[in-house]
Amino acid sequence: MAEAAMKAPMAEAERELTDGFHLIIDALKLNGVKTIYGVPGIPITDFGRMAQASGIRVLSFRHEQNAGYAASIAGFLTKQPGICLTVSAPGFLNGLTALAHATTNCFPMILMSGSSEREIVDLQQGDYEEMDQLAIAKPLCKAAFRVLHAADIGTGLARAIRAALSGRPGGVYLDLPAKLFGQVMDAEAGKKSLVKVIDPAPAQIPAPDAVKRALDVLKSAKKPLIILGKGAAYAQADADIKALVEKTGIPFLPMSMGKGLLPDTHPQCAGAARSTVLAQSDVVMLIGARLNWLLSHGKGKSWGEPHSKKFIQIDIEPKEMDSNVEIAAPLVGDIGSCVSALLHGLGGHWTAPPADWVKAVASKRDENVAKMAPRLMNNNNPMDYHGALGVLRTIVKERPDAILVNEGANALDLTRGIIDMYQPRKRLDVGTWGVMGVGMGYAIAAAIETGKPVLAIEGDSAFGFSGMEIETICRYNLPVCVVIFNNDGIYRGTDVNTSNADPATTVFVKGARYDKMIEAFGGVGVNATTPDELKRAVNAAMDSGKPTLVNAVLDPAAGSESGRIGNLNPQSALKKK
Ligand SMILES: Cc1ncc(C[n+]2csc(CCOP(=O)(O)OP(=O)(O)O)c2C)c(N)n1
Ligand SMILES: [Mg+2]
Repeated sequence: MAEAAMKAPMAEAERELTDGFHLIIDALKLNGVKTIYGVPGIPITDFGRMAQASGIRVLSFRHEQNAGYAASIAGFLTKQPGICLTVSAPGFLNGLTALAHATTNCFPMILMSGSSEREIVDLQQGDYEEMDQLAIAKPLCKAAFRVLHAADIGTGLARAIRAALSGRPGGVYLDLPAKLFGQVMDAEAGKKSLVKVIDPAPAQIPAPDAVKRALDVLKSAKKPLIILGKGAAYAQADADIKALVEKTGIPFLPMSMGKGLLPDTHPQCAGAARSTVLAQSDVVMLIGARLNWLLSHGKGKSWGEPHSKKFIQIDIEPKEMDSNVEIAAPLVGDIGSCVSALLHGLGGHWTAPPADWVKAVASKRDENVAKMAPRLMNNNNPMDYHGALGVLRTIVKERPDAILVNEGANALDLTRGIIDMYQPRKRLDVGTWGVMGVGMGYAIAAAIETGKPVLAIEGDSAFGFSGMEIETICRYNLPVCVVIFNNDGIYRGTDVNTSNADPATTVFVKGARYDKMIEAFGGVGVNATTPDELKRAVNAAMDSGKPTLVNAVLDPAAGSESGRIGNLNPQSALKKK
């Protein structure tokens, strides 16, 4: 008895132990996480070091919002949750915009944030970076969890991964209080507590009668149209989507990030005939596209009302149906399963849509493309958007596997319209919110996740939201070429304030040299004043893979207010004074 009592503490000491730090790392690795995007600090600095030492790639950013945007687009590109790691309160809040952005855009992402001591936070006793982060995150994401015990780390991460990936993907918050990292437990029990998530995004097969209904509606069409959203791109069902479009012979319209699923130069592409197909089609099949503001809510003048239309909608989220207009044939399921069921249902005998419709769409498109062509060849000095985009368009055509990141107002809308995409998931942009600031985070994650060269076309204002991350691009030596469309401001650089000496609200320093910024970090900076100079600089950057920033000097008067969405600016009912 006495002997046994003496032996017990010895055995305790010899037992192998593990801690919260290692359990989180092991749980991430068990679930295939290879990259973490974040900013270090208390309480996660050591965690980042240990994760790096364990072989996970830990990329340090200059601001959490950019790390968060990087994680969000990593989720879109890989169909695995992108991981963002932040410190408590301010770091957490900086990452939160990106988490909300991921949720809005249906990208799988997990924001893991360190947090302060629960006991002190809950009594509001003023801890270092005190904040009730879980409560704040909840309304902005799909799900939010907190792990208080090391033994629950496996479950916490498994729940986060499932929540991010299953059904409609989105952002998940995982709260990791400082004390959790240092908690110790038996290593064997710890190992057993980890969960490898099996089939995190199970196929959701559409009901056979829903497939038949969709095909019946499609068959009844005289002027059918297919709209491909970024959900279709996310699905990675590229071959089946292409087969469905080509077998049916129906004109297709890609949404911004759906571009390239089929090449924009495809004979059925109606991208350059957008207003015609929206107004004149009689049956519209939406594949992974929502009828939100980007599609004028499916009604009104741009949809040719009072002409009535029938919609078929493929979406994994049943609540999406009828959100704006009646959906005649809702097809609920994952896009891969739905498209494959439709393909199967088409069988061998599908009648192509009436030739006059297909011809009308093609000739409108050709007419619009021809109208644009001479503007793209202009060699104006100072440059305008069309001259600059003319050369960049050719560069993307010659390098179809490069990734194009794009934000701004005119810099966004004109790039979207002018630069053809040739492969799926190559165009990454501001998404559902039209948010500024995604640029450098997206560019970094795109380079890291795909290994492909990245061309980021940025308005000078848009770039400013994440501009400091060019240091990150240089530090990791990423093949990113940033082209800044520098028109001295937001929309235009020509506004004048008539009341005092302050500059107008939309203008920046005239003649700014953004190219000098990247030189501070050892990257290549080029000032380009003509389309020729721009072409040379971008080709050199894409060939060398060296971090490059090209300051493309544009005519400050070249843009228009709010780009293509000036109509959304509120107007007073009162007459202007
Ligand atoms: C986070 C966020 N803040 C502000 C805006 C409003 N906004 C829309 S476009 C834009 C910048 C447009 O200027 P620029 O990027 O230079 O493009 P340009 O039209 O001049 O080519 C701003 C500030 C936004 N969309 N998102
Ligand atoms: Mg600008």
